[in-house]
Amino acid sequence: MHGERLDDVADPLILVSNRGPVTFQRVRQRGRVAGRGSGGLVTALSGLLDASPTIWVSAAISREDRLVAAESGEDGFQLEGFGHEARGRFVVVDDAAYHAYYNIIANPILWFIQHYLWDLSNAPDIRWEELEAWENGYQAVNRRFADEVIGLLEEHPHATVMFHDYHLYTAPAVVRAAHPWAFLHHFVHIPWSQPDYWRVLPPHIREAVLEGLLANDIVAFHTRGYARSFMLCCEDLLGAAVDYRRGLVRWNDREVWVRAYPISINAPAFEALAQEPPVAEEEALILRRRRRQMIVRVDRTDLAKNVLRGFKAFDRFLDLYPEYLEQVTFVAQLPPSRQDVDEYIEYIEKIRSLVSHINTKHGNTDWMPIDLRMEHNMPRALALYKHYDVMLVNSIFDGMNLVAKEAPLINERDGVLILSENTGAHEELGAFAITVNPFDVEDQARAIHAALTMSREERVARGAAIKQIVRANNVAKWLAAQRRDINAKRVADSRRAARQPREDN
Ligand code: GDG
Repeated sequence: MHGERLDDVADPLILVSNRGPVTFQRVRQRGRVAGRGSGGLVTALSGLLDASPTIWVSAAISREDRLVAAESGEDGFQLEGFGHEARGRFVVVDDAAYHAYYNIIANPILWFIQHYLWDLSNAPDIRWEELEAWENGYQAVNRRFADEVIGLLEEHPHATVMFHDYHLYTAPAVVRAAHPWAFLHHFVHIPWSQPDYWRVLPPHIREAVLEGLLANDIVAFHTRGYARSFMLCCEDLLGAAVDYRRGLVRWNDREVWVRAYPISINAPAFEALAQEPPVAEEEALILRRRRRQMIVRVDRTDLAKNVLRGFKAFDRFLDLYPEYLEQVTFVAQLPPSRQDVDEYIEYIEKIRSLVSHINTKHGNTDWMPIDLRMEHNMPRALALYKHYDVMLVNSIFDGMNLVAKEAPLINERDGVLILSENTGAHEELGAFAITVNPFDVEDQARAIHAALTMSREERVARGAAIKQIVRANNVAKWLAAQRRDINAKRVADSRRAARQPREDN
């Protein structure tokens, strides 16, 4: 029966995310090697693994992951270096279903809707292929994840389950049907768009998304704005009863809490990472090439990051202020992303061609205005964070944007952050950044000039304020706030259950 355990510390935490904390490879002469996931998600969630025994359920990505899944069976495998009682479990899905789930539904369709990336007169077309990918890809893979969680809950009925992100919207409903009293929590790492934009999807799809999320006890976002948009969708698209002030949706005789917890970084660990030798090596290379000033951006080549308008703004800036020719270089590190999706392949081509146009227009044999590297290189990213004069984050929409927190934290040149008003980070840091509208290229060109000419005094004050906010809102605070609400919701539910007659049992 639910509601008897008010504190879940002794029970395992079941984390569920598409990508897990490790993926295995077979390397010649070394055998099986575990590579640690490098994304911000894994780093952010690692803190949870210190607090309680954890089982982390994720998709088997590599061939070796599948072998590990087959060999390890029911018990899963030990997650080395993540906390003494951390185990991993792989969900094995066939390639065609995974492709449909990941490359047809989650990454293009859901990501595009949640970042307002469609030009609706042109796209998307919801054809047989998409409908089929929804049923036999997204829904099928979500059911596979749900089955894994259902099995684990049979063993650990008091566990807290935390789902992460847009790949797993419909799994909670399947788990809820099997375990009506389970405690389910879902964190959405990306923005939530407003109801009309969701009407791009046929009713059965958008309703399954919302109903899947409403099967949780708590649905969590980075900002109050996203939480509000989600509640609007529940009201407008499902007809659910919503209490906006209390952050509460009533659905199927249950109360769902909708909350905002802005994610942050592990500031001390990040500062320590910035002092490592590989970063110093990259710094030396960067400093050898630097001109008087340096503008930096570090982003996955994602359409939501607004790379093209950033370069157009720099082009415009050089037109407006030719005295900066040869004085300032724009260093862009853009690790390629989602190269299984057509729009992302085209995006890389567009980036390369725009950069080559701008470099030809303004550059000379001695100076290349834009230094573009399309590579994964975290030590180099850290070196750039330390030495920028201007950091450009101009995302079209961005759930939080961790770069906007990491880079100012370790910057050593009193650099200025230019920040899109449509990032989650803007809620916390906007007052100390130069705010830009991501579509207004002219505004961004002027912002670059304002940043490069800002007095030292003002740069120091703004930089110090951002560092202080990032240190104070450490990721531990993000985790603690969620744990507090999980416990509070368990208490509230048990009181509610005690008040209700139990004829439904
Ligand atoms: C999603 C949401 C939300 C940079 N270069 C390399 C590299 N990085 C690191 C950065 C940063 C991370 O990758 C990127 O995080 P962001 O938050 O900026 O962006 P998304 O990847 O889109 O993340 C976002 C986040 O989830 C967390 O909830 O903030 O809004 O879109 O830590 O420093 N990492 C590696 N190689 C690099 O070259 N491995």
